Amino acid sequence: MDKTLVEGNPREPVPVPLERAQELGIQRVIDENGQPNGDLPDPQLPCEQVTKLYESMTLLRAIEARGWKLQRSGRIAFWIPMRGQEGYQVGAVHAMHDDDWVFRGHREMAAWIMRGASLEKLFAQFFGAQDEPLRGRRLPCLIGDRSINLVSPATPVGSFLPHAMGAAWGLKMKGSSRRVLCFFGDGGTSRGEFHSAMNFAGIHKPPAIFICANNSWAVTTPLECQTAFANFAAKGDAYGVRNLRIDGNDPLAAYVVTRQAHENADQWGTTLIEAVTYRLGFHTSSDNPDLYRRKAEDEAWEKWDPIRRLRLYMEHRGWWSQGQEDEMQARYEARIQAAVDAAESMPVPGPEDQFEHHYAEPDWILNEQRARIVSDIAGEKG
Ligand SMILES: Cc1ncc(C[n+]2csc(CCOP(=O)(O)OP(=O)(O)O)c2C)c(N)n1
Repeated sequence: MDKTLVEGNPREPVPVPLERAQELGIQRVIDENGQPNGDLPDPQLPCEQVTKLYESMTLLRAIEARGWKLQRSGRIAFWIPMRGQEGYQVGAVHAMHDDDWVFRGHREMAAWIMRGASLEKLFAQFFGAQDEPLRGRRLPCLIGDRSINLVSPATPVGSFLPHAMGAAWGLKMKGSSRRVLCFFGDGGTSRGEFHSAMNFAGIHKPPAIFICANNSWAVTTPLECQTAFANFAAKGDAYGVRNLRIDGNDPLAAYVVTRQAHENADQWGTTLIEAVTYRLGFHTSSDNPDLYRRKAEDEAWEKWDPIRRLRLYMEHRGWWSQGQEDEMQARYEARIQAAVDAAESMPVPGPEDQFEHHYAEPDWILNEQRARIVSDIAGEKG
């Protein structure tokens, strides 16, 4: 067999675009050392709100660390990493109102934890438990829950962008002041649905904030194979949609621009925000990035880690200490352990459960299929 197929052909590392933020029109509040000397104003959030952003990011990372271990040890089926991409998501969710709708891509779990949903239910979803909101029917991580206005992501890339735009249009038609936040990846911009959604946005001006997480890769596809243009935000120009680029690893930048878009949505309509970030981990637990990129590329992004940067911002203000860090980490460890214990002991749906909840009254095809599976299983057991 061709050796390169087995060992991969990782490309040479590409320089971190955040190093040239100003030249590339990437706006930020804080630099890599947590100093507020970017071109966006420091929102001057009070200590408890910045602490919420910081704690939310670290909780996401702790969930990720445990989820990864659970997958690697065979206790859950799949994992979708979000490490390195916590910044833009917590900033943007914090800028929204709790009753706004959030449509999420597969790496954005921030709304779940920031809107106070339970960790037990979250881990129950990872284990595919029967009583979690989606009854074990979605891949682990693809969680949503109507009770917190968080829509579960659709797996086909970009497919949910017109849904999000339609939801925003519906809110506008009803005269509601609520807005829609929608996260998606750079890969989504190559889908027709992105262009349909943007075209609709330019014409009808729904109150939506679309955040394209440009994390440099779409599985093995690098940026230069995703677009021939210099950036993703400017695609909004073709449709008359307001757009801008931010440092996606700066939660304060995400907060500032999302808030502005939220407050002015009646006048501006939709805003398209490109959040420049990087996927530090695998694409999913089924991937191996060593086959297409070198470790040096990940390492160059470490100093831009959103958690590290916000912690420095807080330390400069005397808002965070090692003691608080240790206490928080221990608290999260205990919460996550309790959630894992609870979730793992919950029943998982049986094979016949897949026939439930399709129609109010199951049709004869479903009934036949269910009867067949039940009798096959009984036969196997007998
Ligand atoms: C229509 C479609 N084609 C292919 C896939 C397989 N697939 C899953 S995720 C993914 C890449 C998505 O890249 P991007 O939108 O940039 O998000 P990221 O994974 O980088 O966060 C692909 C190609 C899919 N889910 N849907």
